Amino acid sequence: MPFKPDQRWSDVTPRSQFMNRRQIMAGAALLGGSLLGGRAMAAGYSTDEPPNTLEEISSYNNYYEFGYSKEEPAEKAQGLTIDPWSVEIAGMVDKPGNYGLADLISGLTIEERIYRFRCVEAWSMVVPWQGFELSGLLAKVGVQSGAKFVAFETLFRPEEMPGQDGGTFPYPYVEGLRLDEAMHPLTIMATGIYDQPLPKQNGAPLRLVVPWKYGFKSIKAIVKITLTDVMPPTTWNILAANEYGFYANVNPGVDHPRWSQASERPIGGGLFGGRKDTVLFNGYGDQVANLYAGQDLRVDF
Ligand SMILES: Nc1nc2c(c(=O)[nH]1)N[C@H]1C(S)=C(S)[C@@H](COP(=O)(O)O)O[C@H]1N2
Ligand SMILES: [Mo]
Repeated sequence: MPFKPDQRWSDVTPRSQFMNRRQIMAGAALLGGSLLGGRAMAAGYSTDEPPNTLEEISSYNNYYEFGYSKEEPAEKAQGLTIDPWSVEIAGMVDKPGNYGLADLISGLTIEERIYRFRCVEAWSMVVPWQGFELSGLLAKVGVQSGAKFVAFETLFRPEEMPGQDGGTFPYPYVEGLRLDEAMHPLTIMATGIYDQPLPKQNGAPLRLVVPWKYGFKSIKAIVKITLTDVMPPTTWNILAANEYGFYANVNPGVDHPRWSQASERPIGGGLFGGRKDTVLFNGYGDQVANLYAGQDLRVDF
């Protein structure tokens, strides 16, 4: 759905009405406009939950390249050079190569997606991203038959990413998705938040967002995307395989070995905000549960 200035978070229309219109359009897009049943309307991609503020989203971050605290990335990421930026497309694709960012994105539709975001540490936010569907990019570069996974890599530049200098963390940060997960319409490459370029601390200029998975899957500052036929290594799995699986689907029924995943702390909830129950697949089960039919989510955690 293309960007329409009158249909976004900033709209003066009462929120319930504008979300309804959005969902109708998303449903129409899904079904080619043929059948507007109640089910289709529920399949809108954006949540109508109130988004966190830009201040909250850009001041409480996980980005170990800029330190282990939640506050350091907002300050230390400002020195990162994000222009020029290029992304290497490699592996089982028809059009491999180094693409400048503008080139990579040209022809793809940037749209708003208001998604719930759930960190494995059991805090959560609601973020109004701008981005494009990863499937569009993959179609553009031509995925070859036999490819089964997509691997992603973050920039390695210790001069500008102080956390990468020394230490034991295995940089560059790497992540991966199964091809069907990567092709899912909920999976986006984000380029902005609240209609502004992505803040550096949030992964500028390009980061992955997979809203039904724990936040660590949503790798920041991507410089390489590789199509492969083997499950790629992922940073948190390398660090602690018993704590962080490849799939990392949000699941209140599978606890982290050191803490419960049954509930979460919404950021910005205030002193009396309290916790809320975590929902399987972060509430996106209607759209994504079928990807995991026949899999044991306790084994494939
Ligand atoms: N390169 C890189 N990507 C990363 C991380 C990181 O440390 N380095 N942290 C991950 C984790 S654990 C989370 S919860 C999200 C946080 O995204 P946010 O800061 O935009 O909320 O980024 C993910 N992507
Ligand atoms: Mo996280």
